[in-house]
Amino acid sequence: MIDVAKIRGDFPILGRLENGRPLVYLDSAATSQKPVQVLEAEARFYREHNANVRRGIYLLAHEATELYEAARRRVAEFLGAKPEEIVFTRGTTEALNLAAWALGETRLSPGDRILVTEMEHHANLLPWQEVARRRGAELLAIPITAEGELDLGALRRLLDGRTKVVAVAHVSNVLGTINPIPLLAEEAHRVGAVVVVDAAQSVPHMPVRVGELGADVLAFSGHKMLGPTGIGVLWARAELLGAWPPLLTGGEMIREVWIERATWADPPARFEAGTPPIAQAVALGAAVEYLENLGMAAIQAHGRALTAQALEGLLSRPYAEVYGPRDPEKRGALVAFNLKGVHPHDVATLLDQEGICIRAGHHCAQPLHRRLGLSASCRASFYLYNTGEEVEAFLAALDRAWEALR
Ligand code: C6P
Repeated sequence: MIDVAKIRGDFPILGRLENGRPLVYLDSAATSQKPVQVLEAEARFYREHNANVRRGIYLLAHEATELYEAARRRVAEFLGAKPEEIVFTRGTTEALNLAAWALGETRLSPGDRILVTEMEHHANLLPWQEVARRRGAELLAIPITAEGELDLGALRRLLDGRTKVVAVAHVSNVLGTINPIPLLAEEAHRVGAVVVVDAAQSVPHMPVRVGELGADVLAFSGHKMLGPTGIGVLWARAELLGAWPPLLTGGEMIREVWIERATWADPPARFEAGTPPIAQAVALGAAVEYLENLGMAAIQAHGRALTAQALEGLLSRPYAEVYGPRDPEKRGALVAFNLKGVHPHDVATLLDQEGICIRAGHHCAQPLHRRLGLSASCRASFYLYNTGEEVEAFLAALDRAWEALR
């Protein structure tokens, strides 16, 4: 069990009043709020240790480099990975673009197949569209069932010797579905495909150990897990990273440079051209420390309890339509829904007037919404600072919105 009252004291923004009411922030799947420990770690870096990394020979530069690399080691430990397999990127989107590009260069030929799913965020779809176009590969989506889960029978039919990549979300940012990555990886590896996991909605909310997951590549963002914006992680198995060419070239990613050519540094430096997001990496390290102190299993249990409460409340309201699995055990900490016949923007606007922040739109998952026969949906998402009272306030506000908009 986590002590939510104590945790809330660490998040200055939660003290904000909206029209005299306390802020109820139910949009952590878009970006999480930040505790003072993270804000201070970033400020302390700039106040006391700021220098560029990997280039200065003075003490201050060594300190900055050591803090940056310590953050990498902390992230690696958090995932059960090796530090040299952790590449800092700007976020999930950049990590997936890098992975898609590099796999395109090293693994994909005309006629090869890339599998994604119908529930992908655009960040794990468009990079594959581009690489498929560039390499003459075929891009297909594993369909979902009526329950909002992956159709594993269809996956088995689509997986064949031509399949070189299977790219899938660990947790859907709309349906909330937790996809069975170990099972999927086993099937994909049987045909020699590389498994790329978009972990933007899982790493912040549940224990994720790369060894147990069985994936080959994993991407996530710092800003959804209490860290700053502008920092994310690409993890890939050392054998893959070692074979990949860099996407960005420039300073600090080289071994030797001549006018007409260059050789690359080993990973991870090979993929971190230019000045990296140093203070952001250090603050991400502080975010990981904060999460580890609470325990990822306890954080997941809290998110699940709030999700169960929200699901039960929504399912008991005849005016609401809920998307994704009914069983909270099969879900991450979010619920997407609609009030029948009401535009999601109207719902979100009325809730905003009560200080309640939810997201409304297509959540960067247009093919999924099309598959569900929708143009948009509302989404409430929860994190370690949310309370059962907030979920109740949200459900009561929905009743008022329905009365006003029906
Ligand atoms: N989803 C949401 O409100 P970036 O923007 O690079 O940090 O993360 C992209 C991304 C990739 N995959 C999944 C599953 C995601 O949920 C996101 C971000 C936010 O759902 C913003 S659209």
